[in-house]
Amino acid sequence: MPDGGLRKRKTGPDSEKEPPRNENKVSHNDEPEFDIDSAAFLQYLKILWIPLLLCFGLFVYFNPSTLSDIANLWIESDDWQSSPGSSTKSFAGFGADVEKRDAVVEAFKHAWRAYERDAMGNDEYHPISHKGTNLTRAGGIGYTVIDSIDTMLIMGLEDDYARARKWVETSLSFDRDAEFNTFETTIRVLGGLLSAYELTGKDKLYLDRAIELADRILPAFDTPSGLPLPNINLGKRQGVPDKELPHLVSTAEVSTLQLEFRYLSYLTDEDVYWEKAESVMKTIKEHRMPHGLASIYMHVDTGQFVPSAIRLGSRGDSYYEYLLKQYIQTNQTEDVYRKMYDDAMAAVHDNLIQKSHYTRMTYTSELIPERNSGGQLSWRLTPKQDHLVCFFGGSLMLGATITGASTIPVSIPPRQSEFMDHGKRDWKDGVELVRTCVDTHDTLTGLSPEIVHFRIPSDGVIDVFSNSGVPTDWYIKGARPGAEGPYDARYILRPETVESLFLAFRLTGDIRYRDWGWNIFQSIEEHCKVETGGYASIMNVDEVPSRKEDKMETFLMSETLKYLFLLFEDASVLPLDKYVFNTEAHPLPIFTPNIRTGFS
Ligand code: DMJ
Repeated sequence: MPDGGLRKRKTGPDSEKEPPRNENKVSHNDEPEFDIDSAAFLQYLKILWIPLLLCFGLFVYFNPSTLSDIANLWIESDDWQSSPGSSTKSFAGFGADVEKRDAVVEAFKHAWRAYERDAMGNDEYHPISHKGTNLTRAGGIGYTVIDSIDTMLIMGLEDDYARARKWVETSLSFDRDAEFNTFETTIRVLGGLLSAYELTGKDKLYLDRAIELADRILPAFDTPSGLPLPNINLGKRQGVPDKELPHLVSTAEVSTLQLEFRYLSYLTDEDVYWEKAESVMKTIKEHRMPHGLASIYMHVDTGQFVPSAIRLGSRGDSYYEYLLKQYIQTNQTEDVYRKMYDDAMAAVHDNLIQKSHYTRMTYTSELIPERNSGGQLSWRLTPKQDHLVCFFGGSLMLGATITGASTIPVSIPPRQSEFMDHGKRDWKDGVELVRTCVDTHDTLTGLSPEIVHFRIPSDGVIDVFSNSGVPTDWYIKGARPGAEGPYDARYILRPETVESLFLAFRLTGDIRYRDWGWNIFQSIEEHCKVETGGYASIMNVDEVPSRKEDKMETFLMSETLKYLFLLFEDASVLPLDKYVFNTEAHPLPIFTPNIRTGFS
């Protein structure tokens, strides 16, 4: 919390100028006259202040959020304080922080070069055993190499890049008779190829491979609803249903292919990619639930939503992300996405965004469907937030400056007057959610867990005070001091918080976002770094020294380190009005579309 506002209020010029007051009856030319009643009243006040204070104390005891509400008022007004040209203490300017930026480049080199040494060309890397593995027995598809290429380009690592390109040219094959996840292959590999094409100034190698891959994925869309199947056999060019839930597809997975397929159509003038991706959005729009929210599963034959959790975490997250980003991608020309996004944000605000009980942290809940004995459906609010949700704070802030703004472009940082009401709402929610995600890094390692739960009064939990005596509003379910960490306690090198910090910094220039990002980076260095090379997930964010898991997720190099690099890099690199990042942090250019499908 910036304390400048608080201090200013206490020592403001008005109070300094105030003349000393005489407590007795005074008659003075310049001052209002006190009569005897006023003096008596003051005496009463003096006697009454102790019981008044006691009453207030009791009130706060039973309503613990009161103090933080008051503090929040201060904080919120401070968030609006920084306007362009105003010299606020927290405005950092947009130049590079060279030292920190270069430290991130060193981290990338530590990760990439270990992978290259031990596992070049394999889909996944295990830094402790120094091994690579592939997603299937049929051989790799460049999962890690292609996911990392644009980060090398952005960081200027020419030699590393040259070796990676060579591998794509000579060793990459998509002719694999095995099943690959349609969504993951699209966001990491197709997205990576398209971004490499853009950032190399259109090296045809990448476009050719992107076209080949997209053509192999297209059959996944051949379903009665047009929703793509979750898996694709790239060698046979055949969509494959999920084995356990053969009729279902996950909402985020089907709605997070659009930036990549649409951009490919734009580049090739082949409409088929665009049409397949857009038909998914048509189906979603047609079957949208009344409140504008989306449950995490849809029926692949009917295209309808099936009763399942509603959340901004796994299987829901990037549906909301791509509503906004599709609107941004085509230069704000497709109003249908603005409307869908605005409806969804209103519904998220009304139904999912909550305040924690003690310290009034803003967080998102999940809605879980339940049927009563009569078969009637109702929704139970569950105070669980995945780390994945942490993309959402920055996304809300970005959305506020686009669909919520009355003046475009807004100033940096934006002025209140530049927002419409829903823009103000989304900006405020976004700022607060970023803050919450940062606060969930208050662990022994300084890293945030995979899943947090927030306390609600019906928990009946009384152990809500941390060692320092401060109330804690969130906890890691199943975590016990000294015991094996539960799944929720892991940190798997995820990017979502630093992604939001990057966006928040670009939109405000507020130095605190860089400070928080730097803290997270240092924690990754301290607890996830494998000395012999690479970085590993850790099993429990509340355990020091950390126990490592032998896995380095590809999104460390494609997202986490890229967003950290960009957070400290000069803001003229990949500006937000020229590029939109796919959900795997691959930047794609914003363009005005050359195709009109009439989808509205
Ligand atoms: C990434 O693969 C993508 O960001 C995806 O949308 C969900 N999150 C993972 C990283 O956490």
